[in-house]
Amino acid sequence: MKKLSTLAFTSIVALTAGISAAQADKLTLYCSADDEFCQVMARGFEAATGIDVNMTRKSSGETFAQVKAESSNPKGDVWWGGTGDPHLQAAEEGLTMAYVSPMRGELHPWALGQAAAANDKTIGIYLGVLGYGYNSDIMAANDLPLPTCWADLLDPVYKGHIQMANPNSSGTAYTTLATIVQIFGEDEGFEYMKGLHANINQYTKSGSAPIKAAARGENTIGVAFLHGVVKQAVSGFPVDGVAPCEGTGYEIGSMSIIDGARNLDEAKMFYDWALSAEAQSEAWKVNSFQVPSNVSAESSPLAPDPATINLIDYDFKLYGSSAERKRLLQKWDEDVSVLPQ
Ligand code: S7P
Repeated sequence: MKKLSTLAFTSIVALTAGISAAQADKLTLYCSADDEFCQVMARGFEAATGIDVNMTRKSSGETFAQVKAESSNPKGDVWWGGTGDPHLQAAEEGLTMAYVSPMRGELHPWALGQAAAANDKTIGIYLGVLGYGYNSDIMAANDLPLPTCWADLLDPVYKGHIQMANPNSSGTAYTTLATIVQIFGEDEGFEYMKGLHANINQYTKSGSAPIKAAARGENTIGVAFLHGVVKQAVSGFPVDGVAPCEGTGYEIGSMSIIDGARNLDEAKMFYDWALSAEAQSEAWKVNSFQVPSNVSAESSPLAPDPATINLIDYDFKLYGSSAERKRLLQKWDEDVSVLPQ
């Protein structure tokens, strides 16, 4: 039955793309989610279609930079995963192309909103809520108070105990910067980032590294997506997640077809397949607990429920715009990252 539905799906998609599955052969996929999730998508598409996938995993900001650097001679076909803001910036800069998938009718409104914000040059594939997590054993061993708000992280008792990623390379960290600016306003928000900087032990390249380090006892508090904290907890590590009391931001993880894709038919096939309930239902089986964008996709009861969390009205259009993202990153580089710790 499963084989039949996969076959039927493949034929429909192949017809839509104007090719037969037999002609299709390869796809170059740039992936910005966790490696396990990227592997599930690459191998799942190969199994469903017989098309070979050459997948490279890099953080969101890094992938954006790569797509931009390659724009005169594109090497990738699809950019799947990672936070939505750099996908929106890529759309605005003409690095990705418009595509209206026949799978759209199966998606949550927030996934379609992402497409609308980019003139169909990107689309939402999952939603994840930002927050932070801590290693409860290390907190107890150091007699540290348990934080519940963003503001709590400025307490000097946490000096050297907090890790976040660099917002230039990491979509998670850029979402953090944009969230703090939206909650506190720009001036107070940058004062917040300076105060946080004083407590940071390391800026990592990847957004998931700080909570992974906390899980393994190499760090105490990691700024992270809450689904990333759950991933460590279900793996048996002593971590707890915090949805900050002031409210918090979120990501609409996105997917885009790269402008000038060499394997455009295969790229469209992947795009349609990646929006299916069948493909998205695989995520939680590798402990990826984001909310899937297909309304019929299965998700885990352990996944953080955005409806129970105080979410800000994140302005994706503004914070995903090329000028704003460049401006905020430059300001963070010049005003925050250079300060002594
Ligand atoms: O797959 C987990 C996840 O948290 O990773 C993505 C993240 O942006 C990639 O890491 P960077 O912060 O290093 O860019 C998220 O989109 C996704 O939910």
